[in-house]
Amino acid sequence: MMTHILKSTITKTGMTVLLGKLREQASEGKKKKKKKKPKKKKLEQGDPPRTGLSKFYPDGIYPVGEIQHYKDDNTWRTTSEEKRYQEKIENEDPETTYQSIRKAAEVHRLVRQHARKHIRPGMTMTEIANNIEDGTRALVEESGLEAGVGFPTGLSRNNCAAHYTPNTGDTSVLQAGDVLKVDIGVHVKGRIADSAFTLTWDHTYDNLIEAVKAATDTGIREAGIDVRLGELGGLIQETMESYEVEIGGTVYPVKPIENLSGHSINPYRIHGGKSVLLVKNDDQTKMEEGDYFAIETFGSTGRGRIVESGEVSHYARVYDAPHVPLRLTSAKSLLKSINKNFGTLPWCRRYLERTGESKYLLALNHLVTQGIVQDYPPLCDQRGSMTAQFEHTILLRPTVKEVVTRGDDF
Ligand code: 57R
Ligand code: CO
Repeated sequence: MMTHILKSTITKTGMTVLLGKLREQASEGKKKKKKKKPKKKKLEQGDPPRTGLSKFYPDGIYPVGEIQHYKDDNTWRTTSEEKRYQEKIENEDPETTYQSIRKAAEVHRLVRQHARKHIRPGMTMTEIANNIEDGTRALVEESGLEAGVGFPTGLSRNNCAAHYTPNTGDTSVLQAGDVLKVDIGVHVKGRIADSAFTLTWDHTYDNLIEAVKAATDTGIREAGIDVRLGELGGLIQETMESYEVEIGGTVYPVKPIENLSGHSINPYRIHGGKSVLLVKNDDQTKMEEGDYFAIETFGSTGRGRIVESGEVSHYARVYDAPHVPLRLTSAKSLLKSINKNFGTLPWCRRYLERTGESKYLLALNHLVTQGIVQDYPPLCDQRGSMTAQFEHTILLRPTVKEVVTRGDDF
């Protein structure tokens, strides 16, 4: 439209000048355009994930977990000004900030997501453990007792339910028929994210898996301020026992394992003293505001009871160990190394060897017999039975319940 008007009025030279100007402006624009700074490549987590999370959260504000509102006579908390104000204050105090918990939880989500995708029958238990721990150490940006692996990577299989991780020299290989419990711990400033799941590669035990997943979800849903631990155990038991598994034509009831439990968690202390048993019991202890709990349930096709069996891999310094004079100098220096590298966080023999310790067993067993270090043997139900586990960590905030380790996987 514009051009014909122009043509009629402007002479030939006029036209060339105009075109010159237009081209100039265009090149100006182009020249201007050229300066645009290069597009900052969006930071991606590699595969396997190995980039420290602070790179993705430069402001130190980490994702909030799943929020569940309190029920019954605690619903007022959600809207209470006073409680929300209290929470704001708490969040200003670096010690109690939720950010340490949420960073540990986000690391946990990424590490387990990779584990769920890559763990395959035929892999050795040792390489499975190393892949998980290398991921945790890189993503949490491990630094001494400030941040790191929260406890030994649990890789208990089949009738064994907890406290197995490979020791050096363990060449055992994951089998297609195995029921594998993967229990991963990540800590930031001693705030431990403790969450676990069960993997299988054949569908024989799908109902066992469903039963335990549902029982853990009941425990999480029913947990809350002023809830009595014994009652919560009863609700978990009810859900678990409403399932059965058919194996080779025989139907087995799913049993909650009566001598295992969920547990409260304190800074640098994996078992904070409160146990959430998986069966009804008369423990009148109440859950309290600010409590931080690992809600975990274990189901079994066996007796529904574990016994300690097999070689020990898991250890932890006894929290309030009596101060006993140590005659064995090797035990004295080993204790120094334990305090320096782990404090009261749980560890395993592989982690001790990573710090440079060798030929330490005599000294270690001396520390165990002196009651300074607790050994945690594998916990197993009867041979031939199968056990499953699911676990999440929850925080009983003044206003709401936060399932900090919840993910889109479970
Ligand atoms: O979560 C030395 C660890 N925990 C790692 C984790 O329940 C834990 O025994 C402890 O490394 C030490 C249990 N309950 C009785 C008190 C009734 C077990 C079940 C699972 C587990 C591994 C656990 C348990 N106790 N503490 C945390
Ligand atoms: Co736990």
